[in-house]
Amino acid sequence: SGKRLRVLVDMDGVLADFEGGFLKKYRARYPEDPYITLEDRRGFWVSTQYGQLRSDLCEKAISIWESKDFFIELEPLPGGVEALKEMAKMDNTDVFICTSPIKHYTHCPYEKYAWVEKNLGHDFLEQVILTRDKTVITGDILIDDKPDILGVEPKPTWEHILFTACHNKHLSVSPSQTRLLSWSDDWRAILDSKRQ
Ligand code: DGP
Repeated sequence: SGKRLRVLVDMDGVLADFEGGFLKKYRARYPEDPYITLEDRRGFWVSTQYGQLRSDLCEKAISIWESKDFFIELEPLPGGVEALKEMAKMDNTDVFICTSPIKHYTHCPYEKYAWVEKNLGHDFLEQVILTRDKTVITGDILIDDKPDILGVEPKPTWEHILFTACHNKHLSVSPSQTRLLSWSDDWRAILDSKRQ
């Protein structure tokens, strides 16, 4: 009681459908090439798995998310926008979107802001944190689909809540690792467990 809870929420794979958007545009651009269904996705890095399928497909995969309009056109994942809006209205709760832009910066950072404005509204731009290193950002909770979140800070302040995605659902994670299966899962209980 008395203390505010700071929740950090990842964007790609948690709020925005990166995997679905990637597969749709990859198949449209390279209709003759093999692809990996969402059911068969393993590992966080899409380009790594495509490179294992056939070596030239690594750079073809990368060409998709480096293209103009890739990030802005990502569909919101079910319930994410609604959950964030509700979270932002809760008492004693501060919500930030914490997302790592790709290093090909021509379109991605701009389109991430544009996506937030389009899907969450102009006022939510105040809550956006772009960083390649999430360990230096302080918070109580980080909801993120990446299984290993590493950076220069060996002891981040946040507890990582693993958001289930096609690439991580088969992973056996440590018993101490909390998962959020989707935005239909009980995210309110996870927040409440962190408010002492
Ligand atoms: P984040 O979800 O905030 O950890 O950001 C990771 C970003 O990297 C996100 O835009 C998805 C993207 N990404 C996914 N797979 C690959 C990959 O194989 N290579 C690169 N460079 N980026 C990838």
